[in-house]
Parts: sequence; structure tokens; C-alpha cells
Amino acid sequence: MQRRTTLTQYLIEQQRKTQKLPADLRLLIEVVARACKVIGYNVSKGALGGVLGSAGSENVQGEVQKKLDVISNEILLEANEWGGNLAAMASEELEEIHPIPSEYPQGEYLLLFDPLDGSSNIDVNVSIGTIFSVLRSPDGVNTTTQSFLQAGTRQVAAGYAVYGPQTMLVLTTGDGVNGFTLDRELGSWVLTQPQMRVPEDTHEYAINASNARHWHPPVTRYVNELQAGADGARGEDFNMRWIASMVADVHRVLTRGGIFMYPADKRDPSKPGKLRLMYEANPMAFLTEQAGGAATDGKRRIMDIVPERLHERVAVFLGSKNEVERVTRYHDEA
Ligand code: AHM
Ligand code: MG
Repeated sequence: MQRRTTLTQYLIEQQRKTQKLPADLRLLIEVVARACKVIGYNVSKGALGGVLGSAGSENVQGEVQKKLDVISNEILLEANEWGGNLAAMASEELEEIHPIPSEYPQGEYLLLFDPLDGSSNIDVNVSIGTIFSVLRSPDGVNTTTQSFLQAGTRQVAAGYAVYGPQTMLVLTTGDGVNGFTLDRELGSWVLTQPQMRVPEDTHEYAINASNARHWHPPVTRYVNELQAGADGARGEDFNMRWIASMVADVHRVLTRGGIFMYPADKRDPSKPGKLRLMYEANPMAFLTEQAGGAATDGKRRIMDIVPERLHERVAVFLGSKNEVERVTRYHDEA
């Protein structure tokens, strides 16, 4: 029988091989992975579990919270509070950071997450996911919001779970990107996509084209060229996909290449893009770079940006290196 590597085995081997994966970080990743299993189980129940629809509340960004947004947030908080590996958590669904309650031991890590990404797809049975990022706290028991405001290059682990036709966990600890599929019978994550790579070139792009009239000129220039296909400057055809769940769109990019874009636009200069830097863009940028791709905000490498606020937004261009470099160059030339 072919040997199957589970997430636990992979992490232990990684700990032995690189010496860069401390035991408490390994345990923290396992707890997050376990929480994702529970979220995936709730997602799969849908209307039968009474989990669809709105929760009747708004989050800090003024977005209507779905019941599953709230449930997923609670699952992640509860699962991670007592393990002793964390100093604090931060979530898309919480305005302030969530310190570890004093009855539990404190650890040295900070966990950030978007508990359920792709909220608009929850009720229509389209892939959604959980995104997470792990940093080290420089301040131990005195952790504050300021402790979280570190550039993405400081991440020690990042990943996502995608709840789609299969439930998958895609993870980096800074030594490449590995994909695990949930074996529902055994309840374990099995390594199925080792060392995922993003090809440098692609013929596929992802952007919400309904915003085209609001784009800045470099984005319009780039997308117009893609749309002109073989008849235009590029001399070849490009295909478009937009799932509207970042997790699912980025999973496609990590699987077969592509460029994913959520640009800033002319509507609101105070809003540089829609996606959140610390728990959406940074973890996805870390994964993409680890898989050989690139990630910028049009001007800067995303992981070099030092955040000023926990819920800061950023423009995102990520995926196949040559396309990300091209659209970034168009911003330089503008
Ligand atoms: P969410 O975290 O509230 O779900 O919002 C983020 C999502 C991303 O998953 C996705 O790429 C984007 O919003 C889709 O936006 P739009 O509805 O503008 O296409
Ligand atoms: Mg999100």
C-alpha cells in the first residue's frame, strides 16, 4: 500500500528536517487545522444545519455578517484560546485584538484570520474558505495591537482551508507550499499536493470586471491588452475566471497558474483596495511567493508593507511572476 503522509507526520518531519519549525508552532498549526475541519463540517451542513443566511449584525468593516462568519470566528477563537501557544488573536470579524484569557497559559505567537472568506458565496453553495497568518509577538504578555503591526515578511506560517468539492488545507512554514486533502472517513489531512508551484507564465486572469469603469489607467491598460488577446499587443489569447472567493481564486492560481487582481480604484481614495492586508493579502502573498509567484500592490511587494492599522486594506496583484511584474511595471510607467 502506498504510504500516506498526514499533516501531523509532515509537520513532525519538517520539525526534524529544518529545525525551523518549533514544537509550539507545529501544535498551533495543528489546532488551526482542526478548527478548519470543524468549520468545514458546519459549512457542509448548509440549510440542514440552519447555518445559512445573515446573523443580523455587522462587523468592524460595516459588512453584514453571515451566520457562518460568526460561527467560524467562534470556532477559531475557542479552539486556539487554551492551547498555550498564542499571545493574542486578530480576526476580520473583531474590531479589537483578542488577548488570551488569563486562565490559560500564554505563548509567543500571534494568530490572524479571516474565519470565512467569500461571504457572498456562502448561501449559493460556491467554494469559500478560511485564511490565516502567524506572526511572533515581540511583546510577550504585554501584547497590544501594535505588536501585530509587522510586515508580511515576518510571518512564520500562513495558509488557508478551502471548503469546495474537496476540503483542502494549503500551508507554508517558509519551506515551500504543500496541499492536504481532508480524508473525511479518517478525519485526517493527507498530503496530496506536495511542493505546489505557480508557473511563471499564464493565460488566465481573475478580476471583478464590473468595476472596470472605476479602475486606474495602469489596470485598464493591462486588462485591455489581455482582453484584446491574439488581436492586440500581447498576440495571444487570455481566459478569465472570477469566483469572488479569494481563497478559491488563489487556490486556482496556486494549482495551475494565473494572475489574481483586486486593485484600488477611483471611487474612494481613502480605501486602497478591498482586501485586508494582514489576514488576506499577506498570507496569500507568502504562499504565492513560496510557490515561486509574486505579489504586489501595484507598486510595492505586499510582504514589505508595514501595516499602520489592524484592518488596513491593500490593492492585490498576485500569481504568475511574469504577469505580476508586467502589471507592476505598468504602474511604474503611469
Ligand atoms: P469577505 O472577506 O467579506 O468575504 O470579502 C473578501 C472577498 C474575497 O474573497 C473576494 O476576492 C472578494 O471579496 C470579492 O469581491 P467582489 O464581491 O467585489 O467581487
Ligand atoms: Mg475575506
